[in-house]
Amino acid sequence: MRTNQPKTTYLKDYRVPDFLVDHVDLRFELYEDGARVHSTLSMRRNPESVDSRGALELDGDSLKLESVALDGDALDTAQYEDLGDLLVIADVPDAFELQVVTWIEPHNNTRLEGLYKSSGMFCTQCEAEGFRCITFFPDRPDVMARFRTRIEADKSSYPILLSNGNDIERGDLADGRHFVTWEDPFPKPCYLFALVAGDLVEKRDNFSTISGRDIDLRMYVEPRNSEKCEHAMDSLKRSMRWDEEVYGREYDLDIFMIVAVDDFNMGAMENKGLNIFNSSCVLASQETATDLAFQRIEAIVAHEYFHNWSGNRVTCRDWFQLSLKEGFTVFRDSQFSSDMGSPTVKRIEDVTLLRTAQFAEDGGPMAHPVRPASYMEISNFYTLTIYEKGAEVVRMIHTLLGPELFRKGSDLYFERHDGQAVTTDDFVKAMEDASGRDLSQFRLWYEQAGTPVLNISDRYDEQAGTYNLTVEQAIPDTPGQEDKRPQHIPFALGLLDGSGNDMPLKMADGDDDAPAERVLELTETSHTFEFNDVSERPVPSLLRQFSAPVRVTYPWTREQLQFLMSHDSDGFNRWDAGQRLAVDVISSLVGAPDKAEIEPRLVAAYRHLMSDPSLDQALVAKMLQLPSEAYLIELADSPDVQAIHRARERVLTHLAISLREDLLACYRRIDCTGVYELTPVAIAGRSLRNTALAWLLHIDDEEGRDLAVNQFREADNMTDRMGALRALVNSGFAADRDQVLEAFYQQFSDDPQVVEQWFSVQSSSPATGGLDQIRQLMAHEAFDWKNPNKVRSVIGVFAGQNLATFHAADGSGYRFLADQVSRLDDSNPQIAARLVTPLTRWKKFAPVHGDQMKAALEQIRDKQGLSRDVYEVVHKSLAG
Ligand code: B3K
Ligand code: ZN
Repeated sequence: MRTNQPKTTYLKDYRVPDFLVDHVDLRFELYEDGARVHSTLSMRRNPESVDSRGALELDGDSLKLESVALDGDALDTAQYEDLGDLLVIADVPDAFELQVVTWIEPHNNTRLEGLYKSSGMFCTQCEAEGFRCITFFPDRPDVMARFRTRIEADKSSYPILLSNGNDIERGDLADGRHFVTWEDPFPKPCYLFALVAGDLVEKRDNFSTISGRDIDLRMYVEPRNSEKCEHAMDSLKRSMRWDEEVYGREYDLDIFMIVAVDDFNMGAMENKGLNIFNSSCVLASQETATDLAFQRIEAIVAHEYFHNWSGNRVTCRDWFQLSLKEGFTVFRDSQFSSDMGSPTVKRIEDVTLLRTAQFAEDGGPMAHPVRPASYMEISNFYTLTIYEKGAEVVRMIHTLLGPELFRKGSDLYFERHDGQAVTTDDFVKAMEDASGRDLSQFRLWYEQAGTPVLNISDRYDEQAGTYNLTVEQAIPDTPGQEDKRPQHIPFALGLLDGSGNDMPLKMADGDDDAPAERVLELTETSHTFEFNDVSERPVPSLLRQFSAPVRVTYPWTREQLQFLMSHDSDGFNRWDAGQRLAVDVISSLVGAPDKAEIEPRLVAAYRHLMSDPSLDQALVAKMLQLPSEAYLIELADSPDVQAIHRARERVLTHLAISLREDLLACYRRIDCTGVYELTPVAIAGRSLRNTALAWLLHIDDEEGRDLAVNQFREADNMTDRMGALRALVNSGFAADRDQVLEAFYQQFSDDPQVVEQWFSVQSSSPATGGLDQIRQLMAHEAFDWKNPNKVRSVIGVFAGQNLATFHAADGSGYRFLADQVSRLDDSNPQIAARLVTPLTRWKKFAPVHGDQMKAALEQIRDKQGLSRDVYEVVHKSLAG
């Protein structure tokens, strides 16, 4: 039985394992009504363990134990104890072979952890603690073993049988069954184990490594998806080459496999040699996937591939070290995406996610350090803090060391720890040893939660020609952590003169060759930096490239922001200045009378962006996206969501009316008739056109409607089709909206990934995502409670993106979410716990929201038999 008693695990209690596993021999008998798992573990006592005589304890979860044998002798029930979540054998020698047979029911496994069935195929998900749902095992990442896996199944239903490593033997068995045996030569923790059995088509390609080894690349998908593999395969090859060139990392096995499955709790999984992907994160065609999806797929394929070194060859000692592999690998995949496309756009996208969602997490009741000190359910810690802030922390090391020393550090890390399970501290130590830099204060980034705030002020002395910049850092309290120490923060800076050029940043006498940009290092609570020979009052360009994951406050005037928007040599800060201006304008209208004037500078700035084709179009496309409601809410104190929504809508309406002609001209100027390409320029063109359409339809412009309907009909790609559909859905043209929604569904009803987009476009829109409509979507033939993508695309998108409806004043949105969480908790606790997120920050909101959000959390809390996953999120939220 799975226990719901929440127990807290602490980092400080870490002990080395008492037993090690040298080899694992698995035999799976797969049947329609279950699976029998024969496991043979070659084990020995760990010489480093403090307990040299202790009992053997193996983790288990939802297993039916059939037999146990020690060194070939069957044990009777008096010789072991089956506690459900533990198998205890009191008396074992120093080295032995343990044989355990368990029976499991993959077809009834709705949690999608361990071995389960998805669209008729068997597949696995073992990270973090899913392997214990397959067989009894010391399920912790610092136990690394060599695996051999034999899979037996019906040959006609399951012609493809896959596991990690190389296939070493195959053959037929009686009763139409067959088997394949796989052997993985690399010791690995059990969370990287994988198995797939199904009727899948195989797509093959190959890659020649830098040292000339030929790698077989294979993708396995359902036959209906066989035309959607090319992009992932190409992305894989690009990733393999890039990791060789940028990190000197070569692939190690002879085969690399990717499998697509429809039912998956997250995006993908880096199992050794056998990556398993959520179909929506790997399958793509021009007809069915948007530009965003293409880019996401490239990034996720790269991410999982990069884990082969950062995660698999060098793995985590315990789950508190999760960011060791996740933060580093996100950093690596974002460097890769940046190299493949537009670096500025990639940085903008990363920072948008960080500032909108990670900062919110860091300021809420679930805030935790990049290396947490405790958890109840580790699945709840696959968070934006571990992933995105963790990546920012690595990025700061890269900034502090520079690319060469960083590479020396990563080489040393991989060399020193190959085949080991290590800690974030080992990572930092390798960086220190390779560079000679002292990162002791920097380590606080791993220990202290909360987003540092930099309060910045400046003083210009015309007479002396000096400019003083004072930076004060403060780190807010977070649950369980108060009075934090100042952190080591790289702070990139430029100063603009009146013509918008970078001034030389002269900081000491005789500094003749002064650079135009500097990375200052903040280590104290307050620092004042002095710049000399400054001929005029500069406009500061602060935190260029977003050099640290912090909030910056500085009293910019709107004039300065507009100036930075068009002159800053740092593309990221141009975008950021535009965001700050828009935020300032929208925020000043929150709660203001309807007649309040809207800042003319904003219109002027946007007109300039739209009408000057010589500007970097990829950057312009980003600059024209207004800050999201979620971001505006995050920035506000005691936000009133309806008021923010109205203010933002007002600004959008005003912009669209004022810029109507410019929007039409911009739409027509961009030629999208050529061959579909995924270059930054082509992507920017489609994005700009679709923004123009969205704005025109926001004001129900007739000409815009004609353009949208026409674009919808003529589109040869999903980005344009979806752009038109979204614009129409959000417009007041109800008849057109219903028509295109219907036509879209008819055309793509047999493609689950497209149906998910169709759900999302409706559930994210106030026009089609009212509660009754959401309930209708949930009653739709294509909705499936057992499929996480469907749940996310309707319920998750509703609560995360359709904010005005979700935060309805009567609390109906909150109660609705509480009902869905409670329902889902019985079948899939991981997904249920994720869905709670929008309620967790109840304390931040104005009482009109907060009280009812809290009541919804209490409603969930009071449900009988709550899972550990949801228990932890709800209880911490109510306490925090
Ligand atoms: N490592 C997996 C995530 C596993 C989540 C388990 N609850 C995917 C990734 O980050 O690459
Ligand atoms: Zn990862």
